[in-house]
Order: sequence, then structure tokens, then C-alpha cells
Amino acid sequence: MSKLSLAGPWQLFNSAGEALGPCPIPGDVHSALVAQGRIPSPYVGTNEAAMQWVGEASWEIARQFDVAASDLAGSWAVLELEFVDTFAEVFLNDRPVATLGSSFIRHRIDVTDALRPGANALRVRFSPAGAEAIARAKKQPFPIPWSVSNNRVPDLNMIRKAQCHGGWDWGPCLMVTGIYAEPILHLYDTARIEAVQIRQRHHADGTVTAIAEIELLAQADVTVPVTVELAGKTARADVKVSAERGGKATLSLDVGKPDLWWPAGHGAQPLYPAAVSIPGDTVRRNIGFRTLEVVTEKDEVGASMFFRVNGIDIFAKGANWIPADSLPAAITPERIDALLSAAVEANMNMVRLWGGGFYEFDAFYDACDRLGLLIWQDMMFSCSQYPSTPEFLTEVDAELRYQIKRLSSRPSIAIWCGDNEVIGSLTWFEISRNNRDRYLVNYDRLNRVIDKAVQDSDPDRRFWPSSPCNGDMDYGDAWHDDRSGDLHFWDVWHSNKNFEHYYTVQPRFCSEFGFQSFPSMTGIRAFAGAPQNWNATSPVMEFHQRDGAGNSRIIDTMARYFRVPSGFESFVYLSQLQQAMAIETAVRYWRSLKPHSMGALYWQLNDVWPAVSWSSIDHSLAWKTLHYHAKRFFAPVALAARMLDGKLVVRAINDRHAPVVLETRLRSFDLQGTLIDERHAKGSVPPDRAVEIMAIGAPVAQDRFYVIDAKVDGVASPEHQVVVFPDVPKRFELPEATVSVRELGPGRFQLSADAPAFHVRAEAEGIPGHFDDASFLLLPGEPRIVTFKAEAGHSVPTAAELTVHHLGATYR
Ligand code: BMA
Repeated sequence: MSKLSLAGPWQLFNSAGEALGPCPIPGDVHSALVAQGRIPSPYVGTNEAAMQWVGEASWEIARQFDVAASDLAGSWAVLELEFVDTFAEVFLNDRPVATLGSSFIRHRIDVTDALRPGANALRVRFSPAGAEAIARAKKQPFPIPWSVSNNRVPDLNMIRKAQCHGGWDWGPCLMVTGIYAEPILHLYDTARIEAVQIRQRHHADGTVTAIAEIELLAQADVTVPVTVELAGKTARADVKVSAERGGKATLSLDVGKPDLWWPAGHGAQPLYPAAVSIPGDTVRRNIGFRTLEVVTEKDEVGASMFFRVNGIDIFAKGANWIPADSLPAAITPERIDALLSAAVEANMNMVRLWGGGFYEFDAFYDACDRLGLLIWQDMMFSCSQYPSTPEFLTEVDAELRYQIKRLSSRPSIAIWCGDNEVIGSLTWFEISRNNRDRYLVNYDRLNRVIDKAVQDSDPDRRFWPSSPCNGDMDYGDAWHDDRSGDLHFWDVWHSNKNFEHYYTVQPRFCSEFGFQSFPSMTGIRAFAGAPQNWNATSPVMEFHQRDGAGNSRIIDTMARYFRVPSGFESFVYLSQLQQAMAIETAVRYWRSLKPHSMGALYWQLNDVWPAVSWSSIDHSLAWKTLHYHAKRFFAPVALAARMLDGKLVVRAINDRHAPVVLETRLRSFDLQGTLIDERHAKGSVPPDRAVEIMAIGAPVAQDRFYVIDAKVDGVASPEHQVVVFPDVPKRFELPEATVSVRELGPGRFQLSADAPAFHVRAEAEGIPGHFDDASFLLLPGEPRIVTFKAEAGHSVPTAAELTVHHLGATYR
């Protein structure tokens, strides 16, 4: 048996058959054309508008490869293609060997008859996905509404391709095509392993039985020895595999008492390598042993919604994940790693893999397993209605069974969710509003197929019908009904409400809520070109804002909270600060309701291109202010302070498994930084709870501010400091403050101020990396030390390369 990688330089041809140059695979046609200099970067200026033809055209990629006659003799040749986007005909030595039509399944093509000893020629011809989508829509028995507000290409709901490739309210329309995973030619000895799932049974005494479920296929009827190795144990069996029906094996291993895998912040992530082998084929998995339940128990309010891992109730802290780039060729394991590591650095323990993208690359799941990020895995349906024709359901069923088997052995997968906002979208289209019965039945047919695929393929995990959803068979308004299930709470952004509006809901689990901001100046300078474009409403900047109402909302919010900034850089800084304040208001409040509320996943972690969006990390990987705040507001022990009925109420939140002792100091200062009052409180917070620790009379006033610090188990850390303005910031006469920067060593800086400086944010523009903290208070005599973490291969900035922003400086 052997395995030949077909990754590397392929050749690209246009529809006239002209050779254009190299097309690296894994990769996409757009990226190849950019690299060849035939089109400019779609991310710069308004270039995207003029390159829609690329996605509308047909393309062909081709390569040669050699196979030794000795390798070929007697072997079963299978060409494996995964992440093929989307409609493609495959030719080997000019013989058609497959016609492909879904980017969400792995294609394994028998090429035994077409393969030759010596040189072979492989060609893949892509036809435009948009045209196929329209053609399929015409064949539907009744119209199926698609996501008009997001997609610029109609009817993408007909085809199994990332729905956001047609444009979204944060992304461009680049109908990319290509092969995004390594193509492999397998030369098997008669049989192969088609699927491996490793289940776990945890016993009361802490021992675990691992159960490997293996599916085999064969070219001819055969009996093969199957071996499973895991945690130093081995199991073997001889399995009959029929050419027609394949074969199955279930092998159990008692693995003793393995070290348990925990979500980040709750323990370590030990992974035990597993290998399943037959002669000529091996499949590997990394197993993390843990129990996981989704607890939805009825209570006096409605029903709980949380994840219990190894018997501990976990407050899910995190964000929503969208594809790491609009151009698949740019999605490297390093990029995925940088984003997910930043999530963990910000004290997150869960990401929601949103249903408008794609089932992610292995590198994504590998990183989540390694870093301890639980995954809320949506199935790939989003914001549209979908067909329920037999052909569509058959195609989807195969996709789901493939993906569930592919991923189910991973400790990070926490829940299978049917879709993103598909139930809710029944009310978005006139046609489905007017004939709700038909479209609800249509919806349910698809949803049942998804449900059944989960039950059959992964009975150990919970199926959740849709996000948001009030629960099984509960089709209420999960955008507002906070009594059960997961909530998408969008009223602050989409309905233009004040941040305090987050206090009006007490979600059991909020899986989406977001607020937009501008990307970093580093990002802006790279895509917006000349300085005259550095203006929120310049044509280029508006082009990089895909939510029609977005900029007005940002500007309106700014006018409600801040004084009008005096320049664009201050505008960008304030847009990021208000985003951070919005999300922080929600998260600290909802965490303080623990265990009633048990999850806060904000929208959205990352960006697909440089744009104004809800992300906390921009496309250049720069941390926005929100990401720094997230690191503090998601800390395992945190404070939540709130003005309520003439009082300042402080609650403490403990996510640790043991009680913590909190020594809290609450100081009030006048605006010059003179101490007015100081109070202390000491108390213990039980494990996994939030309790009130202080409440003092505090009028709505504009002449003071409050600073709350906590020592946790005797240790003081700036991450526990919270600053409260008793009114909106614009009403305060902030003093003129000068912030000085002193370099203490490479990448280490001391920041100090001669008067109170709020939300002090050092930036090293153009230098990839981030600080350990930013957007904090500097009081005179209370300097802070920050450290810059440069991205691999880059150096840290000098003091001269830093710019420092703070709130009072935005309008002077
Ligand atoms: C949500 C998501 C996305 C969208 C976001 C911002 O509800 O599911 O579809 O991008 O809102 O509008």
C-alpha cells in the first residue's frame, strides 16, 4: 500500500483552455489569479466589485504525477478529494472518473481502471456554482426563500457550499472555487478504513472503556485483521468485509483511569493517541477522555441550558467563529492557531462554529482539542429556508453522516446544532409568513433528517434543533424569550437600544449578541489606500461595511456615549471602545446571574476580510479593544458592577471549582484623581456561583468615578479592576492627562499618567502581535506595566513605535 500526496503546484486553465500559470493546491482560483498578477487583491479598495466574473466563470486545474508499476500492481487505487468547492468533473488520463457536487463531503473515487503505470494526468473542471444554484431553484416544487439580506448571489440555499461565499453582512461576495485540502491517491491492498469513531464509557470508579466503531470497505470479499491501539492497550479482531456491503467492527478497550480532558480554564487537555489499522491502512485520532452532558432541566423560570463536563457545570465563555478568511488558500493552520490561541488567551472555553460557513479543516478541530475549546457545532444551514426534496435530503444526509463520523471522536465537540437561525427565518420572508404551514413542514423535513443523522451516527451527543431555539419542540421567539434554550439577543445592535438594554434579559445561554466596530488602523491603512479615504463615510470605508445600517448605528451610539471625536483615529478608537463596553455590559451582567445564566458567546471572534464588523480580532489579527476587555471580563474570577436604583452594586463571579476569598476595595475619586471615599469588603464566593459583595449609595453624577479592585485569595491583579462612570462618559469633564511610556526591556513598557486617563490603549501599528492588556485606567501614582507579544517571526516594538490613546484625548 502507498499513499501519494497530490498537493503542490497544479496548472490553471480558463474556459477557453488557455494555460494561465500555477494554481497551488490546496488552494483556490481567486488566490492563484492574485498570485499570478491577473487580478488585484479583492481586499484592497473596491476591487471586489470588479472581480465577480471570476466566480461566474468555469475553470480547470490539472497536474501530472507518476506511479511506479510495482506500486500499482494488484492495488485498489482510490483518489481522495475533500473540500472540493463545489461542482467539478474529474478526469484521469482523459477518462471521466467522477462528477462532484457538494463541498461538504469527502469524495473517494475508485480510479483503479483509469490509473496507469508511469505518468498520469489528472484534471478537475469546475463549473460556476451560482448558475447551478439558480438552475436547481427553478426545479423546486415551490419557491424556497434565500438569505436576500446577506447573499448577493441568489439561491445559494440550493447547493452545499459555504453560504457566506455569496456575501454576508460582514463579508465580500467571492464565489471561490478550488480544492482546499490535500488530494491523496491511495493504493490500498483490497480493503480500506472508511470511518472510525471512538466512544467512551466512564464508570463510577473512574475507569473508562473506549469503544472503537470501525467501518471498512473492500474491493473484493475479504477478511481483514483490525487492530486498535489506545492508551497502551491493544484490541484485535478479524472482520469480514464484503465488496458490496462493506464491514463493521466494534472493539472495546479498558483503558484504566485516564487523565481527564477539561475545557480551558478548568484543567488540562491530555490527549491519548489512538491508531486503528488494517493491513495497508491506518486512521489516527487523538482522544480526550471526558464526560459531557447538555443539561436542560425544567425549573421555575423555564429550563436550564448548560454544559456539564466531568460533573462540573461549565459557564460557556466565548465567541462565534466564522471562516478564517474569504480566500481558502489563506486559511493556514498557523492562522487558525493564532485566532484560537487568542480566544483561549482571552479566557474563552467555547467557540460556536456558525452554520453559514463550512465544517472546518482538521487544523481547527486539532487546535480546539489541544487548547480546550469546546465547540458548539452548527450544521451548515443559515438564515434561509432550504429544500426538502428527496434529492436534497439524500445529499444532506450523506454529508451529515460523513461529518459526524469524521468529528465525533473529538473531545471538543460539545453539541450538534441543526442550523443557524433557520427556524427564525420563517418569519423573515413574505412567502413563508403567508404560508407558514407549508414552510414549517418543509423545515421540519430537513430538520428531522439532521436529527436522525445525529441520533444514528453519534447517539452519545445531544442534538439541538437550531440556534437560537427554546428547546425541543419549542418554536417560540428565541430572539427575546429568555426563559429556556439559547438566545440570539440582537436588540442592542439591530434595534439601536442602549447598552443597559442587556439588563432586560436574563438568558439561560446567549449564543449570539454583538456590536460592530472599525478594524485597527493597521488594517485600515492596508485596504483603504490614501489618507483622504480614512474617513468613516468615504466610499472605500463604506464599501468595507456590509451591514447597511452599520455606520449610522456606530455614529449614533458614539453621539449617545461620547463627545464627538476630533479625528479619524480617535473615531476608530471610540468605535472599538463602545463595542467593548456594549459586550462587557452584557457579559458581566449575565455571568453575575450564574447559575441561572450559563453561557455567553458573543458575535463574532474573527473576520473573513478587512472590514467594519462585530469581530474582536480584525483580519490583520490585531486585537480590537473588545478582545482586551474579553480577557478581563471572561477571567475565571470576575467582578460585575452596575448602577441600580441609586446604588452601585458589585457582584463577584467564581468559575473555579473551589471557593475563593475576595478582598474588595471600592474607591471613589473626583475627576482630578483625588480620593473621595474608600470602602472594603471581604467575603468568600462559593465554587461556580456569583454573589453580591457590596452595594453603596451612588447617585447618577458627573463629578466622580468608581474604581473597584479585588484581591483573589490574597493576590492582587489588574485583571480584576473595574471602573464605573455613574453616567454616560460624554458628560464628564475629563482632565487633560499626559501618558508617558518608559521602555523597561524588549517589549516591556511602563505606562503612567499625570492625571486620570481612562481606557488607555497602547498600540504598535503595523507590528504584528498584541499586548497582555489594554484599555485600562491610569491613576497618577498607579502606573501599569504592559508586555507586547509579537507574532512568530516578528520583533517587538520600541517605545518610539507606540501610539497611546485614551478617552480624554479623543476630543482635544
Ligand atoms: C447573526 C448571525 C449572522 C450575522 C449576524 C450579524 O444572527 O447569525 O447571520 O452575520 O447576526 O447580523
